[in-house]
Amino acid sequence: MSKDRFQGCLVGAVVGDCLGRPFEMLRPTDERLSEYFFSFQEPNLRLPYKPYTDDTAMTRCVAQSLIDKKGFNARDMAVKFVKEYYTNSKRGYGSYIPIVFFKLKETHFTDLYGPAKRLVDGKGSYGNGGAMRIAPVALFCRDMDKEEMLRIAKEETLLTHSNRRGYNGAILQCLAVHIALHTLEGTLERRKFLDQLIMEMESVETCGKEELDDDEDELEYVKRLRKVDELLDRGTAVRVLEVEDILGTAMVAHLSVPTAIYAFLRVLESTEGQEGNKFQETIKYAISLGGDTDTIASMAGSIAGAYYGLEMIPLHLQEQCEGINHAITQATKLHKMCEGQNKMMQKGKGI
Ligand code: R7I
Ligand code: MG
Ligand code: MG
Repeated sequence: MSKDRFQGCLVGAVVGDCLGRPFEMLRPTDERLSEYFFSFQEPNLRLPYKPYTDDTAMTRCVAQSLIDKKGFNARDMAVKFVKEYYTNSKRGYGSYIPIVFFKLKETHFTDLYGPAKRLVDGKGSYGNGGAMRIAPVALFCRDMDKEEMLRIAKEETLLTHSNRRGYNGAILQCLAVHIALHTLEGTLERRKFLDQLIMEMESVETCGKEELDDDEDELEYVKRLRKVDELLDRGTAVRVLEVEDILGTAMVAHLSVPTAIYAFLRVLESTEGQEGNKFQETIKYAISLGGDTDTIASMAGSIAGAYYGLEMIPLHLQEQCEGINHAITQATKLHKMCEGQNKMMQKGKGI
């Protein structure tokens, strides 16, 4: 059963990325989106295959490195990112990140964290690239101490995003996937989910205050999670433009990770279209917000997939997307590794 949720998480991320990509920086109307999703059900219609973008390309590197090295290895991770980028640089990467890859390559990976640190006049990037690729860390660390998971999430993100908003966004996304994965299906409650995230982020954001940007709130993510809660109180009366205005839909971490969490929770709580598939509705709603649609749909998709499982992800959506089988294979390996670690721990305790 839990394997289904590991697979759901990585497949969910790919589906969000592939289906969200055509709408990047656009805001499709409800009619257009309904047509788009309806077209996938038409067996005789030949649709263009939906390629994945940098979100999936980098998520695959994170998963593969954790699998190959049986843990976090900064050098291997960095090598994989760079190799992937130079194999196919046309996956829609952000504007800063190629500079990091170039420097890492040029310096033969001797200074793993330096290139990211020197970006943006030494402030580092706060793009959402750390958050968009973090899901495999939450899976790999399923049974580890939360502190260890957060340490890995931060160190992995720092390879490219050294700005506090960038790595804390990745930490928040990692926690959201982690909690979704650990919550029994049918029992996830918005308040509990958000309370847990707020509690964790309060302790995360109290550290590293010396790295605050001038316009950054000390408890940036905690405040944004409270706004998510307030918006959810208003149910489906909240309009797309308000979400964009209050939470954001940009390709920076603080204006997209809380938005993805909102999309997941809004659909979870919604009683509209009860007969609909909650996973599909999550992706559809995330795309309807416009802006950074591939990434917001991918992050919402990985949380939703970790909660609902692969079985809930319609096949006709999976069939549209590049890289589904690869995601299933990686998720299966990560799951096997977790089960193995678990058995060893139990043996050690004499259980
Ligand atoms: O974060 P990153 O990997 O980009 C991910 C996004 C996702 O939406 C992908 O789907 C892809 O489209 O890009 O790459 P970065 O280059 O580090 O950051 C992405 C963008 O965030 C940059 O191009 C900037 O527009 C913006 N950004 C910043 N803007 C102002 N000040 C990142 N950091 C800053 C900043 O410090
Ligand atoms: Mg992308
Ligand atoms: Mg994007």
